[in-house]
Amino acid sequence: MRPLYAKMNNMFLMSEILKWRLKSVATQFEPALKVEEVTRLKGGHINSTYHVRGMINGRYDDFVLQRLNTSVFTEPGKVMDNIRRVSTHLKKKIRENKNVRIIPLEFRPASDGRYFFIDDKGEFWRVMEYVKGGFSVDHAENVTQAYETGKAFGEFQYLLSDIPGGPLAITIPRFHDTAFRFEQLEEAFKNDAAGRAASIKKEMDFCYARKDSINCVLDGIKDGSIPERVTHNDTKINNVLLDANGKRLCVIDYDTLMPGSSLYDVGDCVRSTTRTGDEDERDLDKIRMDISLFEGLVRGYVSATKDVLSEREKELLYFCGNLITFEIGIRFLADHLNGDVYFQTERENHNLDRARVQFKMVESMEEQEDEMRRIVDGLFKE
Ligand code: GN1
Ligand code: MG
Repeated sequence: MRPLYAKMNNMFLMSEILKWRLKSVATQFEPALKVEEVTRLKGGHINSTYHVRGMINGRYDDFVLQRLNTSVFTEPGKVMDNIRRVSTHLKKKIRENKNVRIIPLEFRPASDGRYFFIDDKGEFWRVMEYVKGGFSVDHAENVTQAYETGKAFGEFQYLLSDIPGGPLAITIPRFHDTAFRFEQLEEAFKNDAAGRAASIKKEMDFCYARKDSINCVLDGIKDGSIPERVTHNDTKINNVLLDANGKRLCVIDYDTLMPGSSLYDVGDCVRSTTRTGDEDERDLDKIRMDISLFEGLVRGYVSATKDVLSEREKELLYFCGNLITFEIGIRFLADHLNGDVYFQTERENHNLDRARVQFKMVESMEEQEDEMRRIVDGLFKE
């Protein structure tokens, strides 16, 4: 367990130049701010995130400063538009419904009224409120955390089901298009940009053996049995802040909000929440899918969404964890083959380690598939 904002466990040593730059960006949002402390928050694989603490007019304030990776989010204006629409709607729904526990993430405008600032190097920055009293975990430590995580993402999805103004913008095309992700892997293997293809034959065989299982959600979207909803698309357990009592407090990381399937969101939640070790654990003996955490998680999710789910969504709920874990394993493996150009890495073969953990989880879910199905079916009969 670790305190405060998700993904904020480790501090990096930071150069004085970077500190100076961060302070100067922060004052674009809070001109009166006297920065006292800036620390880097580790955990995300794409953006760079910092905790800023300082005095404004004699009072301490904390917030989160983030540099968006514009090689990944190539249309940051659209990302921010999606976020603004979702935040506004969430705030309204939460005001109207006293039973909802989660609070929305708040972004601060810069001095010119826009919700971002572009510096002289062309970097894209934004500032969020620091959620006080929250903590996050990288995988669930107990069934309550799993339940609360499922319920948080379920509530989030439910509250967004009637957002006005039509579909959100697609900011990363084909983000959860599993067939496309497989093609990207095959291409990376063929190109072998980093000269690593020969050493991952075993992992490629693993992927080919499962290639046929990956289209079920895409097929459902095509034939209309699975509706496209407003989805979060990065529903790792560490994107939920829990409060001191372990109750859900806030869903964070709105960057990949897009139209998508609810099954992707539950799937990613299963991938992270039910895993018995870290996403990049090197000792694979420590990794399996914990069935009691799975039960807690889907129970929480279904309690918030059962009135809106379609029959096909209910049918595939037991399987979506397997699907998304496989997809993300494929993405890590492809990036390893491409020479680690997408996900940030901190050690040799980091993406390969991450891919192997995902594949171990897939195997563990395959072994427990009957039990997972039984649990999900039981929930809809209650
Ligand atoms: C990335 O950077 P972070 O941790 O928010 C990735 C997700 C992956 C995740 C794997 C835009 O999210 O899709 O599931 O890593 N985000 C993007 O941990 O690709
Ligand atoms: Mg993310």
